[in-house]
Amino acid sequence: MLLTEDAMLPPRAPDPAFRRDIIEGLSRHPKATPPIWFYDRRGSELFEAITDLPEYYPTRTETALLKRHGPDFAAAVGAGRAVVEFGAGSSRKTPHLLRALDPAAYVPIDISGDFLQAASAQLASAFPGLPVLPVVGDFNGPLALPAAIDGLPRLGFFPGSTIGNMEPDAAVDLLRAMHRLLGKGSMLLIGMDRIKDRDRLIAAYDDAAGVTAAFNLNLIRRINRELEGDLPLDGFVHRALWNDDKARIEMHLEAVRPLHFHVAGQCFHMERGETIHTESSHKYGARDERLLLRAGGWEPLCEWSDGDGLFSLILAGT
Ligand code: AVI
Repeated sequence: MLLTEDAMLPPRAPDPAFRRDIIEGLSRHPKATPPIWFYDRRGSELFEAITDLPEYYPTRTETALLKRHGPDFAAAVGAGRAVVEFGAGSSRKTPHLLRALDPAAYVPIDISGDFLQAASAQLASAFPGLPVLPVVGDFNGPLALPAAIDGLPRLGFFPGSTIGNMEPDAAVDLLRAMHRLLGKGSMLLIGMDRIKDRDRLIAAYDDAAGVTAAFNLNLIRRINRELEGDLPLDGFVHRALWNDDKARIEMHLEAVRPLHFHVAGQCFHMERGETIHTESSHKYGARDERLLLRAGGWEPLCEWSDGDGLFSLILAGT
């Protein structure tokens, strides 16, 4: 995988939401920033590299489930639905689902217009005759679906266990918003990562090659580049820990010495050992998954998991 060097990136106007979230997050005790800001160009490339790591089982396991259970999805979902994918990104898993389902249209939603256009063009040429109708937008906010799918039954597709990056209350709000957007009679196919052996979980978020560490530390580079920050890159180390009480992996950036730095003209201080909590990745037990879906207004219908119970794909209805 080709990784973009900072020097190759054109200067960008600071995103006011990025500035607000980072200043707010660094002013908090303990410090915490939302994980959406990992995904600048280099961050997205590093995430793609993470999905190929030997330790990072979720992508491989979910893709295998999508390949293996095509006929089961077809039987449970039926043909002729509009497939609406939330956070489509590079859409690498989508062809397996589209091949199985024979949908009437495909609507990928993603916040990154560049990524979305490229992935949509690729899918449209792989599935001639399938209307591909990309929507650029944040699925956490208000969205409208293309008029071309009015009247079609819908299947929401939310793979990758991205739901796990949300606090449970925000996850419930998002599931409800998906329900409202997709409408009555819709279905949702969602990927969720299971609770498992602690060492396996930690290895998946602290890999031997250091790609996840680079992904986490890239947030500091981004802050420095886009928000006139002067955070010392060598002042932080990547930490991944399992929070058993909250059933989640947490990623932190830990200060290795007392630090003073500036972001967008504001001064910050960190003690040695103090951290910035940059991401939570919640894991769910079989019952928790269903509870979460029901709280979000969806009724679980079928579930597919691998032999080791690492990851689940759940189909839910309204
Ligand atoms: C995008 N999301 C589901 C990933 C996860 O596993 O929580 C993000 C990630 N963070 C570190 N590695 C992968």
